[in-house]
Amino acid sequence: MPVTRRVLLTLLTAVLVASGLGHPARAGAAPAAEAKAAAPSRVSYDAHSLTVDGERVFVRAAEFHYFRLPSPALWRDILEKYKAAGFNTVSLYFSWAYHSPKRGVYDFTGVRDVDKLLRTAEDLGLWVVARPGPYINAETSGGGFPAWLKRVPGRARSSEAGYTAAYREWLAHINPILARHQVDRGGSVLLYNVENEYQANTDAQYMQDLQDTARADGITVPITTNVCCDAASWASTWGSGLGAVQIPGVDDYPQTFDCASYETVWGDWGEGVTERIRPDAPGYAAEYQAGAIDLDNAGYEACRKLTGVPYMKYFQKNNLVQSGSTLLSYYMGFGGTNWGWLGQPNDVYTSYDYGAAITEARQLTAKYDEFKRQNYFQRAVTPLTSTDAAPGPASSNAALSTAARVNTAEGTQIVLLRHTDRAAVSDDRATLDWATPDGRYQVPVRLIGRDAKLFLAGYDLGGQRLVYSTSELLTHEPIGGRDVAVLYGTGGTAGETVLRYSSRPKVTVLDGKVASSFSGGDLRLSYTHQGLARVLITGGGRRPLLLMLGTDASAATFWRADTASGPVLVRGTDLLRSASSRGSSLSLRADTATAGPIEIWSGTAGGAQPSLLGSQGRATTVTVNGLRVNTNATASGSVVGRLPGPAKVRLPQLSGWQGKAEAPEAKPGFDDARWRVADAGLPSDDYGFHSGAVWYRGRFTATGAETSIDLNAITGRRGVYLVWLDGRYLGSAAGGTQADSDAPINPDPGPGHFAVPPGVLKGGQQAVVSVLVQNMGNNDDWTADDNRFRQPRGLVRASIAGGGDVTWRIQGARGGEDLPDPVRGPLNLGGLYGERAGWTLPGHVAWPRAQWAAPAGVTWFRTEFALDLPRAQDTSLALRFPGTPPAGQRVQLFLNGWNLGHYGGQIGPQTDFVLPAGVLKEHGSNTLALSVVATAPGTVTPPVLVTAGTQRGGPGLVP
Ligand code: IPT
Repeated sequence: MPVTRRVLLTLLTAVLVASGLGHPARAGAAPAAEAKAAAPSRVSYDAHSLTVDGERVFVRAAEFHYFRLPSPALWRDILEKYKAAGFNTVSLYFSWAYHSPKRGVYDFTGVRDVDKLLRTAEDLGLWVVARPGPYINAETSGGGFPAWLKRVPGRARSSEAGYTAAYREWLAHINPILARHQVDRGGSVLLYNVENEYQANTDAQYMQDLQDTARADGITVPITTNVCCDAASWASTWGSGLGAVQIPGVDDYPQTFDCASYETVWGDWGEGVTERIRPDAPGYAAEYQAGAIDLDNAGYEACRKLTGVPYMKYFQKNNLVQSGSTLLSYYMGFGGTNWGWLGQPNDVYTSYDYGAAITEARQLTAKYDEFKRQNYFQRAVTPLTSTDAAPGPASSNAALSTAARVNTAEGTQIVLLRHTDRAAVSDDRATLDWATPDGRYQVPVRLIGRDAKLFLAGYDLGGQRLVYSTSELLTHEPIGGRDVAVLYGTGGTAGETVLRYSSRPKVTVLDGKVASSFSGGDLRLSYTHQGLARVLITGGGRRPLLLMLGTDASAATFWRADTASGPVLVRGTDLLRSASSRGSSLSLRADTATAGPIEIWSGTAGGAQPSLLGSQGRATTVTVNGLRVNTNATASGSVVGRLPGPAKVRLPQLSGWQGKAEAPEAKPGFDDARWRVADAGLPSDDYGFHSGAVWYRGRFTATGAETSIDLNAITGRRGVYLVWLDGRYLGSAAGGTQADSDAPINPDPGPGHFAVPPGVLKGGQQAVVSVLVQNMGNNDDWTADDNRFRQPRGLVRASIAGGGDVTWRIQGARGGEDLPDPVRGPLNLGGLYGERAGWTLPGHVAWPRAQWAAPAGVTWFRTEFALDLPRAQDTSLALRFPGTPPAGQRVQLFLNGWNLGHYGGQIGPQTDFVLPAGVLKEHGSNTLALSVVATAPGTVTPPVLVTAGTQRGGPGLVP
């Protein structure tokens, strides 16, 4: 069995299990010689956290791949959604391959305009972890290495000269862009990540060179790297010397990538506690699992379950407390699309949805809600930026246990409650013997199933003193002279919150059932988490507090945003993109999936009972998406109004399809005079044909004694090749898969034996064998062994039994590395006849009406459709192929010339292909082209347009 990355990922499970699932603690790792910054940075750090201008910060990041969303206008949508979920940072891989079709040629325009991406992050106030590789992995073809690098001598991911010169070209382009966007120059780039999981190689000089290059190019922020799975290799070898980075990060994927087994997997790759590699740097979870690649074709909904809310609650909270990490980056927040030939062939298909919190169609899921709950908490509780591990309160029930962290200066405690047996699914109760900073308490707690809770004690909650609570904190905001706080817990369970006052405060229960008692300075509120209870507390020597006590679900209805006149809280919308205030008017940008109420707390839009509620209360104007909303004040100090929902989306039926069969290359008389003669070996890489289909035509003089044609092609997983002899279809074979990591080239990746039918070849006659090889992309170089990534593509062997010499000609994507279409770029097109002839592009054709028959070979279908989607509304469309993907067909779909997917039973389970706005003309005419490569005659089922989600609002509306 070849040692593929898939196999390695499986082996990893065994290694982690054998090592007790943990990362061995490394005693006495000496502080390393740092890569010294050329100039002082505004970003610094100590063992607890990063600091920006001396202020401690907690980094809450999610990964985003701009190259998986070929629509710069939608980058803002995703980043706004990250921000609204409470992330303050976006982690960005930059893909060398995406920008460089040919050595020396780089493009940073259009969908490659990373300057615009960084400006968008800046606009939104998001920090950036910049990860330019040069190697990125990320299930991209070649792991982000441009295909032309395969022919550059010098081991990749090493300090060898050939590779060094090549990657310096890339860094010379990307580094200056990143440098000018650094926090140090008023921009957003906070950290710079060199390489990616460089655990398999031992070239410390290479790691040092990358850092020296970055410094020479003006990178002044701290440098990090992401260390794979078992941190030992990197840390023990280089943790304190040449090549060591300032802030090492660790990648953790506790749930594996076995999405099909989502019901049984629970931390099969470990506890997911981010190991600290350097004692002088803060803990950094560089890639913390937030989804999965769909290794077993289970579909991404299974991956979303594998990494669903229970996983997030248990593993993420556990990691927060056990590791004390203050840099948490989740992979992925939104996965996107392997459009064109972007994807690495062995582990992924077109969709890179990843089972993430935000779907490929840009829709929010329950995982998004959980991120919001956790992020809002981490944002509000600033003592989290500097904590030490501490013993948690003793539990009366061995089934439940605690762990804790204590803020080094303020004494605030963050207590984790979880099942002692991480796999337990029972409903357990305990009493905690809790020595809080404000006294010792016997505190009842309860935990149902796979869950974990973070409780606070000794916490200054705005102007209040929280002694402890067995509800979790969502957030608290100073609004209109009061504190507005939201706590939540599992629906139906009891909660208890104790606040400290100098005298008995006045408690008004505005909504729900909450009991209160006061003794010894403690106001004790007791309740059952249900709906959303509201309690107003005034007097007692403190400013007023509006306390809302909810459930997971009601907590998730809240959104927060900052305005010039302070924070606002909003509930009822399906997203809050931004808020701004001017004078007494408040304007919101928000999305609604249905019509319904909106409730707002803000310093500008205050309620009507100033005597009761505080100082605000001026009648104000509220606009949402630019439209005035009539509001009424509530007793909670909020205003309520109603928002309209989205208009109905009417999609056109796709009709008027036209069809045309091609593959003239299979015919003996086809003129291939302008094709390259394959005189330097058969693989297509050597001729600059790197993506998609490649044609070969071999001419020979027949002996008449030919018995078979024996071929061997390497395509990457999911590939195929088809063979014709003098225009007669001989059949197809599966293309080979991945290189064996031990052998340079798997000797037998995709053999095909094609019998020559009797009587076809006559001695002395000219004959042509035509081969269509469907390459699927290049292997990655995850193991840094060079060979996998350099594995050739295309035909690697061809012989004719009983025949003579063959002269081969080759043709792939038009222009090869000299792109005829730099806008759509190097990964868009392959070398089918129709692709070379521009059949993918918008415009009319005069083809016969489609019959939906696909003979063996290549057939195209085209149609146009006009859209006029509702304005001021965000509608996400997909193209759906009804039924199950057919085994013998592989369909490429082109929307307005952009290759948005590969459909077919041998490719993956995917039936819905997202059509991103921007590529999709929402108000205009669109051209859809399908190419069908069929290995056997069949019927094609035409696709239909479907709505994947629609909300009033959207990213386009700026107030
Ligand atoms: C980790 C890579 O760093 C990242 O690029 C991506 O490939 C991710 O895996 C899987 O989606 S590697 C880790 C699984 C060992």
